[in-house]
Amino acid sequence: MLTLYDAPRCPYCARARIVLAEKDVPYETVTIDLASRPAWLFEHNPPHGRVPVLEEDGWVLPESAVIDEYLDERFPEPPLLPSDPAARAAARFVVFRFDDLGKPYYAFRREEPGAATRLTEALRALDAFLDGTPYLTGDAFGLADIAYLPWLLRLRDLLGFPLEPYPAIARWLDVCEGRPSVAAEVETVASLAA
Ligand SMILES: N[C@@H](CCC(=O)N[C@@H](CS)C(=O)NCC(=O)O)C(=O)O
Repeated sequence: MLTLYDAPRCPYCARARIVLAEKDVPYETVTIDLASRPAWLFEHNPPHGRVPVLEEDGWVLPESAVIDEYLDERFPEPPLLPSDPAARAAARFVVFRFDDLGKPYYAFRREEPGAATRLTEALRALDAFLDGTPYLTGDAFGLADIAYLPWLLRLRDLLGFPLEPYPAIARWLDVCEGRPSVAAEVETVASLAA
């Protein structure tokens, strides 16, 4: 049995939740209170005790991008990376560069001076990228889309950041939300806003 140490508001955890839903894998959830994390979490994922952490038969794996790749290999159907090596590398590159969006996102959340401008620039770059491809993973939905979606959903539905100026992002979000795995995350985000 798999266990996910999870927090509903955590977008990194959302990456793992979406992959598990895509794979239709049964798992247990241990919900962590981020404001009061148990001491054993720091042993599972030293030194900061961050979530998500995946556990399988006593074996423990932190880091959302690594968890997602592990799940994709452990449960190969449906595949969430392209079969072509160059296309796989391109998708991994997009995941690797996530902080180009993540850093301005968290700066904006911290209300740092100039952060809205930096976030707008990052969204423009993402929009331009999505203008040339149906999905961040390439021709099909996959790990690169899952790596970014949780932040876009939170920007739109929790922070009220308008995404209309980014038509390719809006089109991509709309298509992705048609998937039950992503629709479930939209519900989770709505429950945070309530
Ligand atoms: N690089 C980690 C980041 C995970 C992360 O930052 N999780 C947050 C919750 S969204 C956390 O546990 N924060 C607690 C802390 O940083 O002390 C990943 O991709 O899994």
